[in-house]
Amino acid sequence: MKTEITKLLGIEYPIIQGGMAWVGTNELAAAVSEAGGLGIIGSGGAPASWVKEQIQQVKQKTDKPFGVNVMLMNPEADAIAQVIVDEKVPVVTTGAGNPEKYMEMWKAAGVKVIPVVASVALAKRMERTGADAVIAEGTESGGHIGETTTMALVPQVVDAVSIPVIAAGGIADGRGIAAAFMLGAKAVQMGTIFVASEESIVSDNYKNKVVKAKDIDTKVTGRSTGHPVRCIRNKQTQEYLRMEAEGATLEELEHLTLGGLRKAVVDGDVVNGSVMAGQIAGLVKEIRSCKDIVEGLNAQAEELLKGTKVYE
Ligand code: TUI
Repeated sequence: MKTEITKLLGIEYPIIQGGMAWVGTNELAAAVSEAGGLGIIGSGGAPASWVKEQIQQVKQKTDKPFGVNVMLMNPEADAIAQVIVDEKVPVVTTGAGNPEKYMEMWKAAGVKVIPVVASVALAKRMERTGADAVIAEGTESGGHIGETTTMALVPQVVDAVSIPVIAAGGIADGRGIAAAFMLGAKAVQMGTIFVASEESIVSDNYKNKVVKAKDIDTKVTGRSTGHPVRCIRNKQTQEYLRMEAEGATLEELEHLTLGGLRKAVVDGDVVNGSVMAGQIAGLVKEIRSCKDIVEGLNAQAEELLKGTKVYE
């Protein structure tokens, strides 16, 4: 399925891996890019030196295009923005903020800039500042989320901007990709299904939580603090939601989740850690290679969309 996005990014399939903190390492990013999608290094809260190393490792593993995600709340975001320029990274995606201040330097360096947005207002603003595309991410997603669903957000963003729109949130099979295309998206970004891939370095405990999750097994913590985060429910989310309901302070709540994602991804502590995943975790039933995921989902979507005019 060739679309404006496959052409813009020089990739084979309209499938982008979410830029997940701790999960989007060089191993996963290189595997997704090698499979013909766009692999993304998730810089999360990592230092710029780590990001630089990961970029160099991806370059050793694949000649295909890849990207880096900048989590804009990272105190090292400025330095990471510069590493992206220095290393001539082909694509950058951003999350959890407004990347306007980096736009000029990235555009001047020829980096394709694709901000994640959770609203029409930010999508329009990103188009005005020179974004090449936007990722419209619905509240079904894992991790830090906005409020609007993918089904409602994507067509509204598509109507509001003339740059291509990538849909994210609640997609993990060919039906979801086909649906996103019908809403006007030109590609999809998926996270949860790649967490549970063979090449993902997350702990087996984490992968098992995703594979075993049912439809109603994710919870959103932090709605009251202004930092809503979706995770698979466990002792930590239960405790958090209880404390949040009882009016705990921001400090108390932050203490509970500090370093939680690392705990779950690296240490395999899926009881006290943050097992970030999207609502579609219930659909992910097995651990597959990135090649199998990218090719399989693309073929399924293509079959469903035959006879439509949503791709060339
Ligand atoms: O960024 C994400 N997802 C993330 S980041 C992350 S790291 C983290 N870890 C623990 C606690 C909090 C974060 C885990 N998951 N997705 C992209 C995304 N961006 N979703 C929503 C947004 C967003 C929300 C508001 C982007 C911009 C925005 O407003 C910016 C503005 O200034 O208007």
